[in-house]
Amino acid sequence: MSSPEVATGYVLACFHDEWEVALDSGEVFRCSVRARHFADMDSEQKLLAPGDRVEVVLLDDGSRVIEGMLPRETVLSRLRPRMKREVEQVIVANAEQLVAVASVASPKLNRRFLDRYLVVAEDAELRSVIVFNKIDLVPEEDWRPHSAAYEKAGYTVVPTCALDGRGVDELRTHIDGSFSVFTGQSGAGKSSLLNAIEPGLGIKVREVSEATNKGKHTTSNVTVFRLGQETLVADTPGFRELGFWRIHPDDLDQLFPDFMPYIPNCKFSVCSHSPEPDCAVKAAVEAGELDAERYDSYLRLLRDLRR
Ligand SMILES: Nc1nc2c(ncn2[C@@H]2O[C@H](COP(=O)(O)OP(=O)(O)OP(=O)(O)O)[C@@H](O)[C@H]2O)c(=O)[nH]1
Ligand SMILES: [Mg+2]
Ligand SMILES: [Zn+2]
Repeated sequence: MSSPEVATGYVLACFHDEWEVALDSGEVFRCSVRARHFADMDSEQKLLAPGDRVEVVLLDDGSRVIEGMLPRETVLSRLRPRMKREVEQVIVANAEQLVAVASVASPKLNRRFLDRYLVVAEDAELRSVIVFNKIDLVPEEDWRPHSAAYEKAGYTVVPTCALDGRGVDELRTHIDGSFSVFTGQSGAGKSSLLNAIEPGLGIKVREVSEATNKGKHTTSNVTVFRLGQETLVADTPGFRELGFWRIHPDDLDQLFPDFMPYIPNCKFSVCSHSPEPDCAVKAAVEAGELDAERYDSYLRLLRDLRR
């Protein structure tokens, strides 16, 4: 008996008990997993996540099954909401870059939420690019100070309008050749931007008539798309909650890259940068060197982590 042929590919999306896989050859199909290969994993953990590299075999009856998973290079996770105990939900595996999409209006810019995403990406060791979308809706002076603050903090910010295409070519240069995960509030325009980048994708976006219907999420599943040989993107639903998965409060400051140059100058070697005297981070905020809104996000996230 000859051993079955093994091919490698990516998980594009997970459904109830089926996985959509793209083989490296380009072929796309839905298949199941051979459960015994995952027997030692926590049963409550979702076995596979979008972006996972898998090995697929062709069975004698012509069907295909996932036989194994290759080690993950990166894992972007959150706390699974509404669970009695702490359970990890892998949003996407193997992504290299987070594209944090924020709309400058409708829904209005939410910097606390944006900073939360940036922290999760930093913890997962993903690069981050920030997109300020819907620049057609408000004058530039409304959003420019915020984009300047993030640029000063060391982030790349790309202002865009998914409707008229402004900034879309620039965004494309940032995603070409790597694996990016698009995140951000529901309605920020993640799917619209992906459609603008690659017109063939045809991802469903919110109808304009539904634009004020805040409760509704248009994208419900994380889905990976391949844009040419080297470029992968994942579209995600706008998660209402992004609970931290295993981030220790003492490590939070390390996830604010703009704070890093100041931290060694704090009087106490373990400084939470809140009540302590002679704190170099607080001094930098007071001197206007560090952005006060970033510091405010830090304090709120710290409070949340200590709960
Ligand atoms: N004016 C304006 N509207 C936009 C822009 N980008 C997207 N929209 C609209 O905003 C609405 C939401 O866009 P989506 O792309 O569905 O948003 P999403 O981030 O994918 O939302 P979820 O899938 O629910 O997480 C749609 O009606 C889009 O047409 C933009 O740059 N300007
Ligand atoms: Mg969407
Ligand atoms: Zn300090």
